[in-house]
This record gives sequence, C-alpha cells and structure tokens, in this order.
Amino acid sequence: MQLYHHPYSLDSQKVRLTLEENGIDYTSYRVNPITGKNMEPSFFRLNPSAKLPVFQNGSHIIFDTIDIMQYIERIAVFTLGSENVTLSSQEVIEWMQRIQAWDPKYFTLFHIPEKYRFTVSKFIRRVVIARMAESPDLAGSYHLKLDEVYETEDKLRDPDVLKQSKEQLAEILDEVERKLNESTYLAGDEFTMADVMLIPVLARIVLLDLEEEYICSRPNIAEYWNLVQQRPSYKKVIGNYFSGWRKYKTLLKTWCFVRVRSMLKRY
Ligand SMILES: N[C@@H](CCC(=O)N[C@@H](CS)C(=O)NCC(=O)O)C(=O)O
Repeated sequence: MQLYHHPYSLDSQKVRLTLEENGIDYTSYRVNPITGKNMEPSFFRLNPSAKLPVFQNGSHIIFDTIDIMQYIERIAVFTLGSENVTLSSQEVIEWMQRIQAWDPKYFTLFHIPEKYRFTVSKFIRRVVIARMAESPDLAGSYHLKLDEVYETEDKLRDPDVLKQSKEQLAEILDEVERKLNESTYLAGDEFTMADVMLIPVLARIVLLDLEEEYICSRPNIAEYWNLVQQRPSYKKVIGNYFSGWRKYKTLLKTWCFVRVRSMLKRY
C-alpha cells in the first residue's frame, strides 16, 4: 500500500492518523504541494486534480479522504480481526462528514501574511506552466490547475469567503464543545475516527496562532486537545513537524526552497 501525502495537508494528516491508530504499515511518498511537487507529471498522471492524499493498493486508487479512512478500517478488521477493531458506527461517520465538510483552504490562506501567500502562488503558477511545457499531453489538466490558482487568488480578495469559513468552523466547534460535556471523546468514551478527523483541525488552529479564539474559549475542547496530543499517533503525524520550535524548521525549509527556486527561476 502506498500513500502520497504531505505533513502540511490536513487531509493527509487524517489518513496518516488512521493508519497509525490502526497499526497499518504502508509506503510513504511525500509530495509537497507548496513547492509544487504535486504537479510533477508522474504524480499528476496518477491524479490530475493534484490533490493530496492519494492512497493506492495495487490497482485500487482512492482520492476521497473519508473513503480512504473507511478502506483502511476494513483492512484493519481483515488483518487484526473484528474482535480487536470495529468499523465506524453511523454516529462516527456523521461526525466525520460534518468535520470534513469544512474546507480549511481559505481559512488557512487568509491567516498567512500576504507576502508569503503571493510568493507561493506565483511560484506554483510558474511550476504548472513549466510542467505543462514538459508534458503537453497533460495541458488540459494543467490549465484547470492554473484556473484554480487564479480562482483562489480572487476568492482571497473576498472578505465573505473568510467570514463563511470562520462561521462554519465556529458552529462545528460549538457542537463539539457541547458533545464533549457528555463524553471524553467525540463519539463516546472511546477514541474513534471522528477524533481522527477533528485533531488535524485543532492542530491547524494552533499552527495559525488562533488557539485563544477557537480552543481556549471552549474549556471542554481545551481539555480534549491536551489529552489527544498525548497519543503516539499525534506525535508521529503532527507533533514531530509542528510542535513548538519544530514548526519554524518545517515551514522555513519549504519557504527557503520556494525563495531560492524563484530567485534562480528554476521551476
Ligand atoms: N480529495 C480530498 C481533498 C484533498 C485536498 O483538498 N487536498 C489539499 C490538501 S489537504 C491539496 O492537495 N491541495 C493542493 C492542490 O489543490 O493543488 C477530499 O477528500 O475531498
């Protein structure tokens, strides 16, 4: 089994947490979307949307995050036995869908200083054009990707987009806060895939320095956040890249790559 993913990608984090929590072994391929590695023809042919994560098991390829998570659960039941692992209940699936419906893209980009955002966006446009020149047979899909970059830039000029994203996030967190009044985890007293879905969202809030507004103001979530950060899966998938000083190392590496390549015009 192969997973194409990146530590920056929230959906990749969800899938990697699922793999770790279920103890499933896999071959990991890191594809950094900020340096445009998802535009490389080898990956782009496999997945012309260029989005992460992509999960492959033989000829079976899955792109949708919830589908991947459920597939991994079925593998876990098959290999570990149904007495050790169970498939997600309807309640868990509903939480997963509710959390997955919130798209972190604009929320994240809005909270990144314009200088960084603009440099990365311009760099990605150049990368797409360079890859398109190398593989003209993929021009149609590369053009769609370019349109997407321009559309993203446009939407970032619209304050309503941020407002809606913030409201949707706050609504989900309010509901989570109420639920955590009754149980330790999101769907009861056992850790489930609903929690796997939520953890990367909380980690993203912290990464963007918005902990006060979204987490500390909700005491049950604040307590829950302290608890889930103790899990080995969290440490491996998120903590290793983003806890404390590590986040500067992780982000600086990508930023330097983009700056140097932009200066040398090497896309
Ligand atoms: N297929 C995913 C969506 C994946 C997605 O939006 N991935 C983002 C990162 S979390 C991405 O790869 N962005 C890079 C790009 O769009 O070029 C789903 O379950 O809906």
